[in-house]
Amino acid sequence: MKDLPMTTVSSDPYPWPYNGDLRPENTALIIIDMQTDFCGVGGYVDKMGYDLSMTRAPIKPIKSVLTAMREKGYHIIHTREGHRPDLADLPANKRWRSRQMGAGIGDDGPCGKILVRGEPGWDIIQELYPLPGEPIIDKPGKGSFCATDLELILRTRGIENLILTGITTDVCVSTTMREANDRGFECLILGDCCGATDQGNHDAALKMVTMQGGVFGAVSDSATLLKVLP
Ligand code: C5J
Repeated sequence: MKDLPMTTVSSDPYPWPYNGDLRPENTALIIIDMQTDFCGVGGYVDKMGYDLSMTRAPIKPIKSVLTAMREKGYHIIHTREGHRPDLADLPANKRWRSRQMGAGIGDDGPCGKILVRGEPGWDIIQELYPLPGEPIIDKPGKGSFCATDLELILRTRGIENLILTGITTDVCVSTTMREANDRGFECLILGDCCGATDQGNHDAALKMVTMQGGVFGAVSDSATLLKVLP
């Protein structure tokens, strides 16, 4: 029997994936919440008064990874955070807290009702819009596994490795990485393909991954991945 070739991405704190088994069949690119509400003018993050340049910074690097991984036949999965139009899945405390920031979830804003499914601000930005056939996971919370069928889709397709990108690094990307790691998925986060509303939080979220030999997986960047992507 012939040995399979080993491919790893140079990353911190170990060459990823741990077993060198990086193939289009067993690996997915996950693009988290690249929605107008998180990186567009008039969206949720903008209404809260945060600097949009930080959540827009990953658009270009994600696009280059997305293009390459589409070409090579990798699984591509998108997520969107948002609530039902009747807000039946919006916890009262989440709504209350957003209103303290002047950006009440479910309230009218310049891009329609904030973080509500079907509204213009809730949808994925044009630059990274999913192609037909690429699953979109609609999630009511921060983690992409909570109250969604993401795990079922990954297991059904035989996916073991996840390459995580999107916004925000310290909230939805980090929560998803932790959920995935606990379920046994081998995770890589690309630092330049993520953005937060605070640079310190972005840096800390990446640093946390690297503790304890890679407590949630490993950290790399788009250029390093693209150099070796089989
Ligand atoms: C937040 C997200 N920050 N996508 N959502 O509420 O990170």
